[in-house]
Amino acid sequence: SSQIIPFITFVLGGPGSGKGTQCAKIADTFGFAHLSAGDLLRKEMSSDSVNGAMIRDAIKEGKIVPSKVTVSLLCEAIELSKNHKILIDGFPRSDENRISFERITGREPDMVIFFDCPEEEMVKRVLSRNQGRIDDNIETVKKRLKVFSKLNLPVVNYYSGRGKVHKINGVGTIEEVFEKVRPLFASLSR
Ligand code: UP5
Ligand code: MG
Repeated sequence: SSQIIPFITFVLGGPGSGKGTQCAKIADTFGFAHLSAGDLLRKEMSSDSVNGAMIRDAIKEGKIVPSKVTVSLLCEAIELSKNHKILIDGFPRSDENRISFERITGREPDMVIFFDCPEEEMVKRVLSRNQGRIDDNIETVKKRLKVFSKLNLPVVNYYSGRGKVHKINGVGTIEEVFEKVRPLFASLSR
């Protein structure tokens, strides 16, 4: 069967920077499939999968789940989506994640969006979310922020060096931020 190579966008940014919110809008407006690595892991955690307890422990501590697990969930979701326009939200979170994805899929992303947001704003948003996430408490948020600076930012820097990163200021209303995101995709569908 002929396979269409998907257009892959990685959407990165700290906890609460607005990745999920903006991805939902991009998906609605431009017909992308929205694959959140965190959502896939939370779903896997709640199933009786062999990895459930391990995933729960990692998320509770703000640690990064082994690449093998996340990449396999993402590959499965890409295939199931039957969409050739893919947003990957919240992955890769480390150089190891990145290298693993690139090795297993033989692909680099076509584009990377990075939501830049001050820590105080991210903390405020996460702590007022109230959706019962086991990692939305001040102790875990502090750990997530540390992991973000230490391990996620090097991925952003790597793709910056390859000219793929669009840095978007994540401060402002949801609509204001989306108006800065829109041109990245509007120009694609021309
Ligand atoms: N909100 C959004 N935009 C706003 C705006 N402009 N103004 C005011 N409020 C705004 O937004 C967060 C909250 O803020 C929401 O209530 C929203 O309404 C509001 P959201 O869009 O959800 O932000 P997002 O960046 O998606 O925040 P999230 O908390 O999901 O980010 P994380 O990166 O921390 O979470 P994720 O689910 O990606 O990962 C969770 C954990 O899973 C990780 O810590 C890790 O342990 C594990 N994980 C891995 O191990 N590997 C992976 O590859 C992925 C995850
Ligand atoms: Mg999210």
